[in-house]
Amino acid sequence: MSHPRAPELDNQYRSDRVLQTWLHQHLPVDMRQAIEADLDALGAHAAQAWHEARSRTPQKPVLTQWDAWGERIDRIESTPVWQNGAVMAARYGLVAAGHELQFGEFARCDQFLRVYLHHIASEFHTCPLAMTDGAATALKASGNHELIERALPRLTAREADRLWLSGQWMTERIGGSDVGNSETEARRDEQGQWRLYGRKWFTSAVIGEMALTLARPQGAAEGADALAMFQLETRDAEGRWNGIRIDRLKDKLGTHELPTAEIHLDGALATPVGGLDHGVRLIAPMLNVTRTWNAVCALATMRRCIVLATAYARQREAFGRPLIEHPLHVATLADMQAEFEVAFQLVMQVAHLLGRSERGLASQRDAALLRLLTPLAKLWTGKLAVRIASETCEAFGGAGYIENTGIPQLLRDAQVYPIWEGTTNVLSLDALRAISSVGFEPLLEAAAALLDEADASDAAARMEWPLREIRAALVTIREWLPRQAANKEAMQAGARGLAMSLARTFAAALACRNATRAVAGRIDARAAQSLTRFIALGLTELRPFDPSRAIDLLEPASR
Ligand code: MFK
Repeated sequence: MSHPRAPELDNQYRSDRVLQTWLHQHLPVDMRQAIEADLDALGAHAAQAWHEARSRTPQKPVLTQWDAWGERIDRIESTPVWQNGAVMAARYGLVAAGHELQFGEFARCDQFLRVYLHHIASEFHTCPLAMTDGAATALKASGNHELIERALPRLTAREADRLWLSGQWMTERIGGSDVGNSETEARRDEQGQWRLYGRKWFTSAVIGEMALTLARPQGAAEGADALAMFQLETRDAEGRWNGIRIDRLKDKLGTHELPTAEIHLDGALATPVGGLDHGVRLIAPMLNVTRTWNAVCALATMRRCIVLATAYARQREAFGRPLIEHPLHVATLADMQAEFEVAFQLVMQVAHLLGRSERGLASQRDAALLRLLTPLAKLWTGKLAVRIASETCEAFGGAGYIENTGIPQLLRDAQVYPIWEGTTNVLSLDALRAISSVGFEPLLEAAAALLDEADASDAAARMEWPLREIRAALVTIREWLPRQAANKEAMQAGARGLAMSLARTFAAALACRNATRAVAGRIDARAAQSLTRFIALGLTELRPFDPSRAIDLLEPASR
C-alpha cells in the first residue's frame, strides 16, 4: 500500500472543464483566442505557486511604527508574493481588463476569469485589487471629472510602476454593517480644504496609494444620508503619510498575508467625490463590484478545494482501495463539484450583466437582474465556499487538520467570504432592498425564459426531471413571497431563506439552459449530470417564520 503524498496541481486553466465549457459557450471565438495565452499563463502560475507555497515557511506582513531614532514611520513590509502583486496585476490586467473597451460587454467576464485563476496564488492580493476596481467604478459613476482624470488612469494602469491601489475605508469600531453610525468627521481647514479626523477599524488596503472613505461633514445631521464620500491619497508629494497613523495590524483567523490595519485619520487631506451627503449611495457601485470579486474568489476557493480533495482521493488508499472507489466518499466529492459548477454559472452571469450594464447594453430587465443577483451571488457563494473548504479538510482526514499541508489555510481563508463586504444576513436584507426597488418578477421571468429555452432544445428530453423541479421551485418562491409580505418582521426573518432559494433556483435555471446547450453541442455531457445532482440537493429553503416566537427560544439576558 502506498503512503499518502501531497496532492499536486496541474495547469489550473487547462484542467478546468467548467471554465473551458463556459468559455466555449459564451465568448466569441476571436476573443477566446486573444485571451487564451494569458489564461494559460495564469493557470500555470497557479499550479507553480501552490507547490512553492508548500516548500516555504508562511510569512505575515510586519508593521514597524518607529525608526531607530524615535521617528514615527508606520512602515509595512509585505510578504514576498504581495511584493510581486502589482507586477502580476498590471501584467495580466486584473483591474484594467474590466475597464477596457476592446471586448465590449465581455470585459468583466475576461477580467473575472483572470481573477478566478489568480486569486489563490495571489494570497488574497486580490482584496486590494477588488477595492481598486471598486474605486475606479465608483469614481466613474460619480462624474467628478477632476478626480476621474487624476486617478482613473492609475487605478486601471497596465504598468506596475504606475498602478495605484485603492482602499475602501468604511468600517469603524462602532459597527461594520451599520455604516450610518460612522464617527469620522470631515472639517474644513483655514485654507478651506477638507481634512478627516477619526478611526477606521478595518482597513484592508492601507498599503495602497489612495482610498475612498465615508465621513460626516462637521455640523451635518446623524444617520447615513448625511455621510459624504471622500477620496484621499495616502501619502503627500514627499512620500509622507497624509495625516494617517497605523495603530496596529489585525491578528485574524485567516488571510494572514493581508495587512488589515487599524488606523487613525488625524487631519488627512481629502476631496469630496460627489456632494456632501448620500455617501452610502455614492459608494454603492464600489460595494457591488467588490461583492462580485468576493463571489469570484469564493468560486476560486471552491475549485481549489475540490481539485485537491479529488487528487488526494485518487492516490490515498483506505480499506484496500483508493478513496475515490468508496461510494460515500465519491458521492461527497460529487456533491461539492455539483454545487460549485452551478454556482460558477451564476457568478459568471453576474460578471456578464455587469459588463453589459457598464457598456450601456443592459435592458431594463438586465439592470434589475444585476441588482438582484449581485447580493445573491455573493451571499450564496460565501457560505458555500466555507462548507466546501470544511468538507475538504475532512476529505483529507487528519492531514486536513495539519497546518503545513496547506489545507487548513483554505478553510481559515474561506471564512472571510461571508463576512467581507457585508455578512450573509446583511446581504439577505440587501436582496430584500433590491426586491422592493425592482421587484422579484425580473428574476422569476428570466429564470422561466431560461427554462423555456432549455425546453425547446433537442437535449431537453434527457433534462426533463431537472426542468420540472426548477419550475416547481419557482412556483414555491412565487407563492411564498406574498404570504410574508404583510409582516415586515417575518419577511426579514425569512430573508436568508428567500435569498438562498432565489440564488439556487436561478442558478439552476441558468445551469439548465447552459447544460442543454453543452449536451446539444456535444461540448460537455457532465454539465447535465452535475445539474441533476445539484437539484437533488434541494433548491428552496423557505420556511414560515414568526419572529416574535424566535426570541423565546433564546436564553434570557444574564444579569
Ligand atoms: C478577494 C475578494 C475581495 C473582496 C474585497 C474585500 C474587501 C473587504 C473589506 C470590507 O469588508 S469593507 C466593508 C464592507 N462593508 C459593507 O459591505 C457594509 C455592509 N453594510 C451594508 O451593506 C448596509 O446594508 C448599508 C451600509 C448599505 C446600509 O446602510 P443604510 O444606511 O441603512 O443604507 P440605506 O439607507 O438602505 O441605503 C442608502 C442608499 O444606498 C440607498 O439609496 P437612496 O439614497 O437613493 O435611497 C440605497 O438604495 C443605496 N444602496 C445601498 N446598498 C446598495 C445601494 N444601491 C445599490 N446597491 C447596493 N448594494
